[in-house]
Amino acid sequence: MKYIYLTLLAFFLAVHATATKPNVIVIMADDLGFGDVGCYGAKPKNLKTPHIDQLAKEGLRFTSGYCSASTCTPTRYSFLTGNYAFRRAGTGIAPPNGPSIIQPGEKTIGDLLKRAGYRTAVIGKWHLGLGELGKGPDWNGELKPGPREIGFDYNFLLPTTNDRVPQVYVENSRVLNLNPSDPLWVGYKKPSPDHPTGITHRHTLKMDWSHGHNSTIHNGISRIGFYTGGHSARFRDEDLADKWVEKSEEWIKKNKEDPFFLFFASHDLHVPRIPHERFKGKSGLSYRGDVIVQLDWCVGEIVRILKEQGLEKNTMIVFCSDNGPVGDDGYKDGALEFMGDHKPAGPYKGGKYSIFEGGTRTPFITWWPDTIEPGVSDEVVCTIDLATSLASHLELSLPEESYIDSLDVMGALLGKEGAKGRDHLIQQDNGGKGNFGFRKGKWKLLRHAQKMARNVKVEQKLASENIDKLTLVDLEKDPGETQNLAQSNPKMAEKLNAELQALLDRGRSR
Ligand code: NG6
Ligand code: CA
Repeated sequence: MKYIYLTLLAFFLAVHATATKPNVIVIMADDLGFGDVGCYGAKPKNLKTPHIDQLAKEGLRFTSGYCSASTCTPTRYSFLTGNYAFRRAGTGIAPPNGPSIIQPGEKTIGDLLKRAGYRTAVIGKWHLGLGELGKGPDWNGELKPGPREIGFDYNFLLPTTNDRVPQVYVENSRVLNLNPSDPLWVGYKKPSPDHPTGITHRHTLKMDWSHGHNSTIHNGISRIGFYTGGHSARFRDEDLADKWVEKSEEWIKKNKEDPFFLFFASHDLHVPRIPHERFKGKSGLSYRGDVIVQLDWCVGEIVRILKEQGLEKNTMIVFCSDNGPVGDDGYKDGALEFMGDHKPAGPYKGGKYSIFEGGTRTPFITWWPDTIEPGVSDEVVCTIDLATSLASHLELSLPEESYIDSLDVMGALLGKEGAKGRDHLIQQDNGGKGNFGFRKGKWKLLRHAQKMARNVKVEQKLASENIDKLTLVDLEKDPGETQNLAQSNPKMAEKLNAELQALLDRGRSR
């Protein structure tokens, strides 16, 4: 009898524990803009995103959901650490041979969730460097530190970006399928005079480059940086999305008995945009549209896996992006030419690399059937807040010195009645130039220390518009950030500028 009671008690505790510890899957798209999916207003008739739209229909769709930077590495850094990337040098777009930007000791969302008994994994694009400071990745040896040293039990990675060398997978601390007799070399200089590049062999390319991206050729596409060897380890760009889904399914099945946290880091829509053959031509736009369809398929697969495993009622999905959209990002893939009337940033100005709304305001959906009531929320939430918000939900204490800019917006993420999101948010570009956006309620201050951070066409266009150093906008009346009210409302401009400066000087938000 006593045994039965104990068993019942254990069962009750187990059920209770899993009920309060939802699985969490963060699906982070790459370069997906506010207006790129159906539920955020995408109009092109063949650009269909039924799975993302369904997520929004069953979950909470945010109209003021942000990532913290308008490029990849700083957004990912701050999502994982809960610290604004501008607080630390060396958090801009990571080069192919960059060391792990997050070194052991710096706390991540993975560490936090592990403390609560979660199994943790990252599958997909990493782009936060691998290896020791001052050394970088040892491509033929152990790639440490990597995700496993900073809070993740498992990783299956595209180590840098798909346009940066090398095109190999990293599983846990090693390059997958690497043959030691064909070692991998990665560098920034041409390894030999006859090494084929996007310049010398331009006529052979299956997708031509428009700027940069003219070094080593793999899969008919020239990339940023050079590499040799590792042939048995190289992937086909067409297969990446399938791989992320396959590995996620394996990992979820293996870990479903414990609460788990999966960072599903899609490489779509980052350049080179190469959809799998079955998605080619599907969107009626360019490959840029086709990889949105491919990304949407991935979202559908994740939900399918959860349902098949009976996990959907106990799993929270957060769908977001790492920065806003870009047209030509270095390859002639027809993105701009076939854009038609489609507005990737929706009603917003700017996109990737900029501090205008288009740079960081992106699709942001939370989904947790029976817990999150379907709807639309105008609360301000940001990817940087997930660490502290989940800690609050799990009643975990936070060390004073970590997750310093991550705020508890869990109530807003769950759509609880009356729950508030952030009352302010600092937006950055790739960093290093001192450009900041500062959103507070309906107001936004833009501080441009210099013109735009990066020399790409969209940005040249913006720079040629001769942006004021200090701009005040009323986002309610002017979501497109067209009118500078700094002259007519100097008090508000000064107030916001002082508040922004105080947050920068204070060194933390929490
Ligand atoms: C830029 C690349 C761009 C892209 C970006 C990083 C050139 C000319 N441009 O330097 O193609 O790779 O870096 O994008 O090389 S991100 O989304 O990962 O931040
Ligand atoms: Ca990106």
